[in-house]
Amino acid sequence: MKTRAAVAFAAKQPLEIVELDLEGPKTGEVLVEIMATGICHTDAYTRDGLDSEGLFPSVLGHEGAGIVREVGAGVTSVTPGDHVIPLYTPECRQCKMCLSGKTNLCSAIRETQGKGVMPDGTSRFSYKGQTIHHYMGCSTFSNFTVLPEIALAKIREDAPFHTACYIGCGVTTGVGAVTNTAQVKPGDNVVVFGLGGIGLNVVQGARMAGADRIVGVDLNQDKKTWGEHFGMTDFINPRDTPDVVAAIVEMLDGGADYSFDCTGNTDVMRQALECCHKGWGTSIIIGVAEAGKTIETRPFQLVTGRNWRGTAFGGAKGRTDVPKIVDWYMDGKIQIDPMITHVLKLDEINKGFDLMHSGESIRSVVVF
Ligand code: NAD
Ligand code: AHE
Ligand code: ZN
Repeated sequence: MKTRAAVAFAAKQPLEIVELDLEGPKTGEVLVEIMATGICHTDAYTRDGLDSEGLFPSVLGHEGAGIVREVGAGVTSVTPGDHVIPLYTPECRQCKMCLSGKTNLCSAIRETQGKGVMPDGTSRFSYKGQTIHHYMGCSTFSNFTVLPEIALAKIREDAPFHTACYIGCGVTTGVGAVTNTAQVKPGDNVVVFGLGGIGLNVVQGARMAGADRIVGVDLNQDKKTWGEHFGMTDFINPRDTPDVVAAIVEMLDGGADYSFDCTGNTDVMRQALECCHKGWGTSIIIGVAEAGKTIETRPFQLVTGRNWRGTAFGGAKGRTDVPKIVDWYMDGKIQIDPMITHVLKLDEINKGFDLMHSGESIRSVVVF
């Protein structure tokens, strides 16, 4: 079949809207009509050639929602007509990682996913006979895409696609980092570096968990109002506060119980660790850093009881947890609608990247 898609033909170039050839689903695979997709900073980072795993040409996008249109042989967990959210962190429930009960990092298809192909080693997308790679196993910047069955969370049908798609990455990553990874408890003090599409979801997750002080740090002064809307109690703009670490340690009587990096900047990651309370403070890295970047701190920071951790997809087990997060949204426990600041057509997708880089958007969503 044919599908309209935004293709990244080369690094640092705008996406091009073209009609691709798409092969149907093979054994264990599912054809999904994508109804809406968010644009996450990770898509921008890959488009800009900063991902060490980045492949071109490819169909980017990993924050979608859609409808199952066809299933391949052996598929049992979804049927045509089901509403689904694609999962870049699948959940096979059979691999060592899934069975460990210690992580959401399912290993069933990670290797082929990183090579931009389906588990059988081939791509379903092509353009004028040339192979086009899949991305993060999702490729939601295409009106139709093919995914393995284990990479689909079935969701309730009354959830609107243009908001529910955000649960495919940003919402689950931010809220899950607080509830699954950090397991913030009532009364804890939390610091969030970067109040964008992920950081604001950390803020609302911290409020839901009953955190006491929720301090937001961002270079963009407009983010103060945004953070306050979702539960932030204090705001620091590093442009006005030269020593951010000292300011936080002073403000929180020794430092944060939990801090979260949602910037992808490795210097900020260091600040996030060093603003943690001596003896127990834990810093969680969410941000994805450019290829080649490394984190640094004095080992003494860890010797004296601070902890450095990271999280992918908020520690969520997609097929199990994503339908529950959709319920939280539909039941009003978490907010999504105000964060969808721009709804675009596929032809306007590059504008979504511009809005992100200029700091004007929280989330841009493309509807098909
Ligand atoms: P975004 O562009 O919406 O937000 C980034 C925010 O950080 C902006 O508000 C920006 O002003 C702020 N910022 C940038 N530099 C800063 C600095 N030096 N100090 C303070 N604030 C600064 O991006 P996003 O979609 O929220 O993504 C944030 C990061 O999280 C990215 O690196 C993305 O790749 C990563 N991410 C990781 C996961 C995961 O599973 N670990 C999932 C999604 C996104
Ligand atoms: N491919 C990159 C790393 C990118 C990365 O860390 N991705 C996150 C999700 S970001 C979503 O917006 C992730 O899930 N990581 C775990 C994994 O297995 O990829 C690199 O540096 O090579
Ligand atoms: Zn993402």
